[in-house]
Amino acid sequence: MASAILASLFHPSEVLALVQYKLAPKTKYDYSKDKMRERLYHHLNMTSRSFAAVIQDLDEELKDAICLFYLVLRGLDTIEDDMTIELDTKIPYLKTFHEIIYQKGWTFTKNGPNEKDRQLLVEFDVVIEGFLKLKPAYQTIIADITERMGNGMAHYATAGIHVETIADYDEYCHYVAGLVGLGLSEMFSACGFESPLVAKRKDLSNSMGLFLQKTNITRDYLEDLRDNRRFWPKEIWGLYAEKMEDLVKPENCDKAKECLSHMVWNAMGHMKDVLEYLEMIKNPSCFKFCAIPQVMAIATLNMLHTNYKIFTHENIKIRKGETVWLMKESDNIDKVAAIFRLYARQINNKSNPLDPHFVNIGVACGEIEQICVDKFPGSTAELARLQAGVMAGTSGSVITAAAVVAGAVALKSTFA
Ligand code: D61
Ligand code: MG
Repeated sequence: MASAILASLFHPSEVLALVQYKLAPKTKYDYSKDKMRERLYHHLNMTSRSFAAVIQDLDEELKDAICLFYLVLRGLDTIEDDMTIELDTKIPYLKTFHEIIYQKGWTFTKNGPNEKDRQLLVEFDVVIEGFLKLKPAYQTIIADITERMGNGMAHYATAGIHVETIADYDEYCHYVAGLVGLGLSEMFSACGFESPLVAKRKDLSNSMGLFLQKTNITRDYLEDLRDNRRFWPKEIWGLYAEKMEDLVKPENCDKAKECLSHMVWNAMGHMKDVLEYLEMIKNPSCFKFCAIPQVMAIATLNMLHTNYKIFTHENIKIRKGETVWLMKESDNIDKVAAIFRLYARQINNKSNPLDPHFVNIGVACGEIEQICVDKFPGSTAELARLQAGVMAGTSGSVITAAAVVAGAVALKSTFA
């Protein structure tokens, strides 16, 4: 907490958000009366930093179904990601995972000792038990998406098959993330929280996943390369280097930055669809659940843009304070549109005029701005309010932050 506050010292609204978050009642979720749910939510919290929070804030009708949707696919992804499993072993598991989730008692211990979510599969019997207790309509949606994702993963795991073209890149991201968007939209419509139209808009649902996945793939260049996974399409990196790993060489620093801005621009192509999707979502708990990952993605893209560190450091992340602030602010479409405008402007301001994608990125940012002005006029006032809280680097903000910290310390000692 102290280090998170320190990192946000020049962003007083983040300090405020951190303090509010810290002081908020902690015992919000109590699963102690139900041993199975306790195990399931334990695994959710172990395997996801960001999704655990938004899933647990969903209305009861959808919470367990989406928690299990997440855990099933995280299990599948833990097999996909593990480069220590032989392909002859891996591919059949990926292709049959949609049947495995109906086999009571099934567990999996073939992950390497360093696979981060290994334990989920070691105890996967509890996920299966939970899955089988869901309403059949939710089971069907989950099994269908699992089957399609598993087959897509199997295709791209096959020896000699790589993400070559931009069309491949869109296809791979459709399998691993776009399909999640399709399944979630079906659940929202099936439970009656949202109009049947939401499930019908498969294009927009797909973009919700693609924007998140492309942001991750852009950020994870070095980590994926280290483990011999390659998701940047050759059609993009091939314009800047002979081999993808050449981008990290210091002498290719300028080309690497150009390649990065190409990847950032490509991901930004999904932002219009994301706003259009979020505009459809009426249930407040569904809205926050959908909006928070998206605003975190645009904040991440902003952090990646022109940031050479992605070629030299793994695990670069937005500040904890920024995350907590975004989670607090993302509760209606005007505020989300304002956040999109705020980050689009920051991205544009950072752009280098000598970069080949300078104009492309400028146009993409301008389009976001225009759509928000036209469709979400309330975002203008929200943006002004957000900007008043950002005022990075001014001495005023340091004093404000110091005051908030002092306030928090005082509050804490009052209640202690
Ligand atoms: C609204 C709200 C959440 C949404 C959405 C719409 C549309 C799509 C998504 C979430 C999916 C976003 C995926 C982005 C994060 N990428 C990964 O986790 C990669 O694995 C992809 C395959 C497993 C997908 C698991 C998943 C994720 C989020 C969910 C969900 C299932 C079910 C319900 C709700 C949210 C990535 O993982 C790296 C890692 O191990 O962390 C990878 O292997 O590339
Ligand atoms: Mg994966």
